[in-house]
Amino acid sequence: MKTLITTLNSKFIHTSLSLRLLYVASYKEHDVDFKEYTIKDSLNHIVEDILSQNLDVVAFSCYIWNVEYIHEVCRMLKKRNPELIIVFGGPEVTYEASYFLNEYDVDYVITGEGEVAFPALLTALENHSHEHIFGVQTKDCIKNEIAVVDLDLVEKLDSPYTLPQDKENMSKRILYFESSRGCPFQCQYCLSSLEKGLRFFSQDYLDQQLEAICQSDVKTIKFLDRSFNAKADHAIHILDYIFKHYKPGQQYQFEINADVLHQRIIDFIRDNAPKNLLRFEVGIQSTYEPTNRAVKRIQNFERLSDVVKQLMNDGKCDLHLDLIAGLPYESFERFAQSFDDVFAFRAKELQLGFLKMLRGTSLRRDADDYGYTYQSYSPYEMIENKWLSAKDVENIHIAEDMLEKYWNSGRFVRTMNKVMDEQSSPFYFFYHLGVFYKDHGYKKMGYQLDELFYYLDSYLQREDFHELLILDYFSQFKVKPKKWYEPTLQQQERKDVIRHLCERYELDPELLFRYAIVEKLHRGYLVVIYKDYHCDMKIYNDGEVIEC
Ligand code: B12
Ligand code: SF4
Repeated sequence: MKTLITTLNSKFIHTSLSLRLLYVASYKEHDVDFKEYTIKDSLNHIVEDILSQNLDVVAFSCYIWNVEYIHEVCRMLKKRNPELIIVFGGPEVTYEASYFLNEYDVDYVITGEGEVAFPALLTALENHSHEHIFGVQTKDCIKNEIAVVDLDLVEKLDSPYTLPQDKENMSKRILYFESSRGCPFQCQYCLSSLEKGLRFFSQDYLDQQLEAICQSDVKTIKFLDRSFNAKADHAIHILDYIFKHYKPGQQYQFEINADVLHQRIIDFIRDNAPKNLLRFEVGIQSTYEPTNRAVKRIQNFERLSDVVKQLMNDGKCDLHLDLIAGLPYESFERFAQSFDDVFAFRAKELQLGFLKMLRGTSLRRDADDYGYTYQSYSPYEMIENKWLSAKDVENIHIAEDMLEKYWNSGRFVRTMNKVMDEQSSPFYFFYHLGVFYKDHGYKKMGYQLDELFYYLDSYLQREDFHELLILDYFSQFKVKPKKWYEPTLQQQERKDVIRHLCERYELDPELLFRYAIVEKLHRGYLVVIYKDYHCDMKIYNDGEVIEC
């Protein structure tokens, strides 16, 4: 039976490991192929493309970001070809299979891990067998079963990481890699809390897979382990392998639970990690104890702070910290406090997510007790609860938008670090900036970069910040950009200044006249030379040359 395993990724750069695993689990015995679309693709195009392949079976990998699109695609597919057999699998459909079987145009839902159940279903379909397969659900037979696959079996399959189909594009995409499955923690809003047990791939298997990845052109490798540091020896083995074999230019990303990060791992990283190779995502979610207790997230913030500081200390690793707005017991004021506690680390990125009431989670089940209302469609984002009104949520969104634009974008590093030194509450800074944006009707989307600088400048209205903004702005470009501010020198003045600088600092007049932007700042003369797709920025002041 001609079968396609497919999904809609969130963006082109993302890849789906599940498709690749299902493919290597079934392609030797069955006529299967896999193909990825994105949620940005036209649904008509996806439907036409699927139909043009003359398939008997199409299997979708369903996640929170794509399930609404898959709903529509299946409706259109079944209308055009009622004979087409549709199979669903993935975390979104695993815990409420009956909902999807009743509401969607789907024939089979496979709940849990698919490497065994999926090829078994294809065999059954080919043989017209109706024998029950563990984890396979139909409208007439819904069982409370979640398939768990023995990882030894996955290790025996061909590698999902080095498929010939991926050779062409993987250098531009993220390679997702798993070294374990399951999570030892039980956060009540998270699907991983429902998985039983924590299982690890063997070191031999991991070394073999990593060897191929280290030799490949892939630039970004993201480990999918829910808690990479759950077992210190396992984590150190992997890090050691990567440190010894990585290809320059690669970055390896991990999700860690910082408060239980073993000191041995921290020391190992400090002593051995090359710079810029590692990026850690640290879920902090909230610093409010009653909130953490309510969602069963046991977290020692003191130890967590110590670990985050140690990891950031030598600037070797990029840190990405996560917070969730909308958890139980956390009011607007208390959320602002969590934000400020976490912002204080000044990590490169602070991601502020809004609670999603995921199908299957305890929090969704207990939603009424906490007074939650949430979107009835994915991503099921919370609208309000007993502690946070819909207006409060909207206001946190306002702050989040500014955080994304002015901190996480990394475009305002000089300015924002200085600005933040003076804030008693970073959260309220972002919030008030957002309110100012709104009052002035500034663009939230479809803006040019120079407009972002102009907007912040008009909010800050301070000369020292204005000058830092100019530096931040110029450092974003490799060719001369247009200016968003009033130039500090008139044409004739610019010429005089260049002549003076060339004389005093023995600079090349031709270079400056042709390629430089020159401004008079409080700290001296700023000279930014854009040549050969490169930006060189210096301040000249009283015989002193300052690199910036
Ligand atoms: C990568 C990732 C993303 C990427 C997207 C990647 C992409 N392809 O486009 C990004 C970063 C964009 C993302 C975003 C979000 N994510 Co996310 N993400 C993941 C992550 C880390 C990996 C998914 C993965 O590939 N796993 C590896 C595969 C092998 O495992 P698997 O998916 O479980 O697949 C197995 C089975 O489910 C089954 N299976 C899967 N598909 C199929 C298909 C068939 C036909 C069959 C038979 C079986 C089958 O077999 C597979 C092999 O055993 C998971 C957590 C995790 N570690 O799994 C969260 C996870 C999927 N994300 C989650 C969430 C909540 C989000 C966000 C809402 C978070 C937020 N910001 O609030 C957003 C959504 C954004 C949006 N637009 O709405 C939840 C999923 C909830 C859900 N119901 O889908 C997860 C599970 C995290 C969690 N523990 O709660 N995410
Ligand atoms: S939030 Fe992280 S630590 Fe908590 S259960 Fe989910 S994956 Fe595990």
